[in-house]
Amino acid sequence: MDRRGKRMSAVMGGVLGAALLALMPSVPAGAQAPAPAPAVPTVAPQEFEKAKQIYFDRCAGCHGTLRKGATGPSLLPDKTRKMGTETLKAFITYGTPGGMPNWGQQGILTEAESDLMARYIQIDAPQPPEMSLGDMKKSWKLIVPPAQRPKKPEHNLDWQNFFSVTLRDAGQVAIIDSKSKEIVSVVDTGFAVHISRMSGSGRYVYTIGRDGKATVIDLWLKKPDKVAEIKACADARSIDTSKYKGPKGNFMDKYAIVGCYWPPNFSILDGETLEPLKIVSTRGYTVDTHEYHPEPRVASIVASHRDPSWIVNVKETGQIWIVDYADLINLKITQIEGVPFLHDGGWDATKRYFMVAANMRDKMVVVDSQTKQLAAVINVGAKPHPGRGGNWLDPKYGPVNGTVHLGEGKLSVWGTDPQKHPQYAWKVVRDVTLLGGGSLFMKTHPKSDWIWVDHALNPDPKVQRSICVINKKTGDKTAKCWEAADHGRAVHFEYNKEGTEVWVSIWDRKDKQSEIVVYDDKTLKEVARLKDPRLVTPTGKFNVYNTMKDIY
Ligand code: DHE
Repeated sequence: MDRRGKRMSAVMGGVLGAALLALMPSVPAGAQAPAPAPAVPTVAPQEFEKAKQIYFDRCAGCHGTLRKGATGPSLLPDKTRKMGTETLKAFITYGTPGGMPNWGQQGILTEAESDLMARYIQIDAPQPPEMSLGDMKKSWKLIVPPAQRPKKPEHNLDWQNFFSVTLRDAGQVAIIDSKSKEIVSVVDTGFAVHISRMSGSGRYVYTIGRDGKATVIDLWLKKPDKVAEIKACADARSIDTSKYKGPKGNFMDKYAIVGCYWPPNFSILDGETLEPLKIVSTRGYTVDTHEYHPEPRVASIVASHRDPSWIVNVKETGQIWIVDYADLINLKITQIEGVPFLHDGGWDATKRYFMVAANMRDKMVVVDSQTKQLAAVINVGAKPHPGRGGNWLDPKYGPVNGTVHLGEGKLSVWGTDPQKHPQYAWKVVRDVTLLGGGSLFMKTHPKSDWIWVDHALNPDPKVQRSICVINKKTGDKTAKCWEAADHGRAVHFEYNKEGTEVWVSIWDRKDKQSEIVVYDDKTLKEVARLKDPRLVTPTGKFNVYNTMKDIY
């Protein structure tokens, strides 16, 4: 601004200031003047893009794109400005026992980056753009059209026993052969693939990147590789396929569904080509206070084996939608009132009941996919996080399922058989003590005697890498635990097709060698330790057969 400009502005400021002062009510004698509004810190334009990216990569998943809160608390500026830069920086650096990661201590954010993020969350959140079917189509790549794909497997490997392993920070998945434990193929996917799900036939693996890129991998190719990809949204966590085959039609491999965090919607795609067919918004009203929510994100999705339908969990509104995909033009959606902040879940052994964690409300919500109704709400421990859970027969209580918790060290177990064991159905019948909170996943197999649990987000490094097993037959109150490695975090379990071996990831930093440890499920002895340099930050592992059939 030149000198004249500055003088003008000072004059205008003076005039406007005097006019505003005249309009303001004067403070009555004896009353206290209101506290001045907290100052808004500055974020320079060149810092803004960096902060936006860090927020997307590290914060949006728990606090929401618009920062209204979900698994983590709301970070709206009226709250964060009161906390101030130094307090926010301490949270970002050291985390909290409630599950906020210690980004600074872990070396993931530098001190300058923590300071930048502490300032960034005090300014208004930018709203990312919406996406149309046309926008999605621009990124759609049909790499191998269905007609050019093999009619039978081009290799002799047991492809139903492959594992699809997320290589989180490499933006890849590794396809690993269960028998030889060799990497058969490494496929470029979206960034930080969250989950892999299999088509009804098992031939195709579908992955979803955190960046919303969906990829379909054909396991029958000589070297399994992607045959189509599309960026379905800007931020996503879930994908599944149509698995129903029966009197209502054959929908095996026909559709895929992607659940998005941003824009808040789900989209239905052609199963073989990923051509986008339909987008359905999830914006709406919360089940409890009936307030409009601008960003109800899609959390877990599961495909029914009994009906042509998907169960779609809408996180912030707490609604569980049963989407009947038999007729996409006249789409039928049953909206069930659950509990807000829905997250992850899975089927009971009969695949009739679906159980999902409302983790910020310490509850599991059960829907009956047959009657399409809410079946129960179960009070469990602090911040349940079951993954897809696990089903087994308890010697006393019959068929049961359970969850581990982010907020406390215990496995909670409840009955799942309202027909033959109604007195235990949807009631917690056992609690087993674990090493501490921060558990993310549990897993079992119908042939196993054990339930395996991790503590991947516990703040203590020794506990982070420790895993425990609980004996199903004795219904122990305590677990048998050990450190699975001397570094990294032990996270997520998966069985081989036979149910004889359990794989666990040792998830270390991108610049360190991570591992996958394989245990014999009978003896609990280690049988292999996979240390291939291509195993960069392995997290989720999905056996083709078990994922296709929902065996857990
Ligand atoms: Fe996950 C499942 C969301 C952090 C690894 N995670 C899920 C599902 C959701 C979800 C909605 C269920 C998908 C389904 O079944 O359709 N996860 C989120 C988040 O919002 C959160 C809290 C923060 C974020 O920004 O993403 C989050 N998740 C993580 C991690 O930090 C993990 C450990 C490593 C990573 O990749 O980021 C992680 N999440 C997983 C895995 C599953 C998963 C391995 C699948 C479990 C299964 O067996 O099905």
